[in-house]
Amino acid sequence: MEKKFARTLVTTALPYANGPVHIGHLAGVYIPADIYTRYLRLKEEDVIMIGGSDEHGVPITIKAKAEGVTPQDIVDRYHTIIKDSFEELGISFDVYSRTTSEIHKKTASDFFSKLYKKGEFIEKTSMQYYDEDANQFLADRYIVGTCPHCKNERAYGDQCEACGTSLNATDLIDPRSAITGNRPVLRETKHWYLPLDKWEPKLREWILEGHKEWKPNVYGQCKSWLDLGLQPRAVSRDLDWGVPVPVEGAEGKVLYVWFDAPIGYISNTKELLPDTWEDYWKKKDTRIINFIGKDNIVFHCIVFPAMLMADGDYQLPENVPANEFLNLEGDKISTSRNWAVWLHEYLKEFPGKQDVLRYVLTANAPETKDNDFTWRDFQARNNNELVAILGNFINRALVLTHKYYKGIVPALGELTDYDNATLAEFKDVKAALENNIETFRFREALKDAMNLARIGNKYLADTEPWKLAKTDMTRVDTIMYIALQISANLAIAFEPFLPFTTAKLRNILNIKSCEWEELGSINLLSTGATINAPELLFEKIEDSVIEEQIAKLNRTKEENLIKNYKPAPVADNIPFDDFMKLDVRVGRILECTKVPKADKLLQFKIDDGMGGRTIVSGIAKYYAPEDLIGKDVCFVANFAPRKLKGIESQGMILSAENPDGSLVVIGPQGEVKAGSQVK
Ligand code: B3M
Ligand code: ZN
Repeated sequence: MEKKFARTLVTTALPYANGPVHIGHLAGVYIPADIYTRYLRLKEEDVIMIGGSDEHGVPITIKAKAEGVTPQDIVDRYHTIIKDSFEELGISFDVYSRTTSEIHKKTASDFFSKLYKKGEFIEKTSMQYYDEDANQFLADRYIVGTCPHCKNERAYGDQCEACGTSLNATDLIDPRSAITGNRPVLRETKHWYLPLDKWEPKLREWILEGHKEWKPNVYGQCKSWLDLGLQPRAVSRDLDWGVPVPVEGAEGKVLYVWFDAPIGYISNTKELLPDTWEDYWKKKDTRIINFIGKDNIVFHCIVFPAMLMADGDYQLPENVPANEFLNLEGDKISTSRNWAVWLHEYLKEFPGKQDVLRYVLTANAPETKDNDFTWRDFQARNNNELVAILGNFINRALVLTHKYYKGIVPALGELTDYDNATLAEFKDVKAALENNIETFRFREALKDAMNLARIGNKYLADTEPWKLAKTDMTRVDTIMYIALQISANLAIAFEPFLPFTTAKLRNILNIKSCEWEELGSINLLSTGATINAPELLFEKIEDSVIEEQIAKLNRTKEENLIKNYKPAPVADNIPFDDFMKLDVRVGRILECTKVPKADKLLQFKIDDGMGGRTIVSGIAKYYAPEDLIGKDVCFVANFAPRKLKGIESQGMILSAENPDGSLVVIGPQGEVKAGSQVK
């Protein structure tokens, strides 16, 4: 980094307090921000990390309505869950507050007022949907109707989730109010708009010329927004939940959530540092870094900076290292579909394993493209990397030190060429780590730290002190001295990533301080110092634990299928004569066997009252042959015979299909003779 900064302000996107946080949030925003901040703290830089819950906006009011509670109840509930779970994961916020705090409401309100007085807004009236029974304007999310593109009947006023198209409420066919179900009417309403077009030249210069070093995904998105041309954006809404618009005659209107939420970064800094907060926002030698997910880029790189420019007193962010998305087992993470690994549940189900999650989500962070979290990968990274490399090396070093020296650090003797080569390799790690962390490449940085453990492992494996112990204890002294210094270095290198593990390790090694600048030193532990009894830093995760998590996700999948089940549309009408062409009969299953080399097929011998027939049917996944023998089923008797796996099938057994695609065989409800016609 060429520029020098006196202080750093790290902000993390404020999660909506309408649900708990999940691994996607963690991998995208909070873990990278925490690594970065912990690293700067280790370097003894002046840094603060700001977080908080985003407690306004329409989704929160919708959730409150659905549950019959107040929006405040909703945000109180989730703010607590989110705050506690972040803390337990070791996300080291200096402040984690909320946008319903008094200080925030005042800060946001004052921010608006200043811009209002400066004449930075445009007032415009427009036509918006109004629910005459509920006596209120309807936010886009409160209007449902038919998507003009894909005809999905449950599209929202801002987006159709079936085809992904973004919509205007007036595009919807047959719009209905989500509150009363009535057809809303269009009414005139006044709002305040921030003229983004006015700031376009400055934004262009600042980003496109001034910040070519930003991550390509961030820079590219900004460029395409700017190239499309910016329009004025409404910063107020007709809603009764939020910060009231501080203008006379604006009753019933609040600041748009995306106007007030980023101001939350400022309010939370004020809450933390009532006297010096301005240093972090207004001084030129401050570095502001906004950690966000990719869906928030436009707000942090275009809208919020335009607000700050309109104010005139604030610094703009130095970087906005947005990440891509993390998927879960191949599917997009979704709060509404409950397709997520929730942090508060993980913490309960994997007690003491905070660092395992931190490790896996960093190793697999969606820094340059969307990535996938799978429970198998979680297990493999724990067992093959944390246990087998990092844990194994440290454990060996500690156990051998206790075995040969009763826990006392031995003396460093003469270095061999091999020792020197190892030490040279190990000295490179610091610069590599720094370069990667400072350019927001945390996956690579984690690999650098892991590489140090690999160097240690290889060193012990190659030098084999356990063999030399019988013949050359002086040589063993040197080897163990070096192995212990590498262990102590690991306690520094991993501190930003695995703070629980490094705290434990420092405890075992009896190291009090932990300073980044000491990384690379081979004098972290002095000869004669005592180390405590070894303790395992990581443990293997068994298959059964992983299988349980996968089963949990499968249950969610099934629940979703049932919840979202919609019967297929009824086929076109047919005349009676067509129906009469179908000859459906009742038959009794006499024999049933699996068809060899066909995992879907069962072969039946059916008593059809006419001498019997063979039918092959694709239901082997849903029935064991013995379950069906003796049952009466309905089958199409005049289905043209066809060969399946070389067997002639003389009819088709009828089944009903469940939402998950499973089949249930259909049969008569009472006694009927084999061969009876179904009419
Ligand atoms: N709450 C959106 C989100 O959680 C929004 C971020 C606000 S950051 C100022 O993705
Ligand atoms: Zn659609």
